[in-house]
Amino acid sequence: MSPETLALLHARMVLIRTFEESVLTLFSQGELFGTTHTCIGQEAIAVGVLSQITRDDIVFSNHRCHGHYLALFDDPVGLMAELMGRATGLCGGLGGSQHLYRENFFTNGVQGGIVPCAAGMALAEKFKKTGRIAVVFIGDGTLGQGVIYETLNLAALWQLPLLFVVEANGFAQSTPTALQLAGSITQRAAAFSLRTAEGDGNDLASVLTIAAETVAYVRRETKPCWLVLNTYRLGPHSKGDDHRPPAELATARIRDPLLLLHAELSAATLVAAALSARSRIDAAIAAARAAPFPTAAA
Ligand SMILES: Cc1ncc(C[n+]2csc(CCOP(=O)(O)OP(=O)(O)O)c2C)c(N)n1
Repeated sequence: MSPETLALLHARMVLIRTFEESVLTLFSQGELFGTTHTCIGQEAIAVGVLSQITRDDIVFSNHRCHGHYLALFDDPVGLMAELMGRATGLCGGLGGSQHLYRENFFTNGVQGGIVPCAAGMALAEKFKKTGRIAVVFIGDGTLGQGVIYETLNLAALWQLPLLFVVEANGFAQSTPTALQLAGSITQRAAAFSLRTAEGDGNDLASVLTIAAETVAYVRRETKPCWLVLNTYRLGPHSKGDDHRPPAELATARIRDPLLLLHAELSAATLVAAALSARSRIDAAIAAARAAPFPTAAA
């Protein structure tokens, strides 16, 4: 990766981190509605995977979708206004944190519900012979949903151009994965004869390599692939509900994906990324505060 690309991708990760930290602060101050789920600690996956697709490809995300949106669209203004329920939000302030839609990007808070939708879109693209692929992000806690396996079956049977990305962050809300999931996450898809891949979701370079390979495979072969990226959620599940032992969190922070990049970047680059992200997020918050709420007619 060239130094310019690294600086660009790092800056996008910092933007996502700063956005998410601000979201938690705004929630604690009562400025946000509904609920929210931040992706603190998982930024390398959003930026690494989505830098490998084109804007024509289709992306489905889930309840933890802010990072995916920002990685694709670099639009903190539209997203912040959406979370603050303003008419200037990317969905007019009516979608909120979990229900986003823009171009070929769709999110939904119903765990697993997006997966067959992504398969349907992949099937449509296959019929149309567009060469586009669909990418669907799910968490390891969503593997208890039966619809995942129905979709794996059809994706394999119909050879759909669909990349499943499992962000294995070790938790389903407050339940550690080890207490609720038997066997190997990767091997679950191998049972349906899908090609599988597994990698380190915190190391940007690793994510880029494995994402490039799997995206190229899905596109070239018009076949599904199951990519498992191991990571750790450094923030709370939602707005503050975190009961994990502080020692476990402290250990996990050693492998903070942003921290892992520090050795490769100059101090000036790090400072510039932090300052730019802060001023862009502050501007997004100010713009949202000044914007109107949607009218009933909207
Ligand atoms: C069908 C359904 N059941 C329950 C929930 C409540 N819920 C929201 S997130 C979550 C845990 C999801 O865990 P995982 O898939 O690992 O994603 P993560 O939150 O770790 O990113 C639960 C149970 C939901 N959104 N949808």
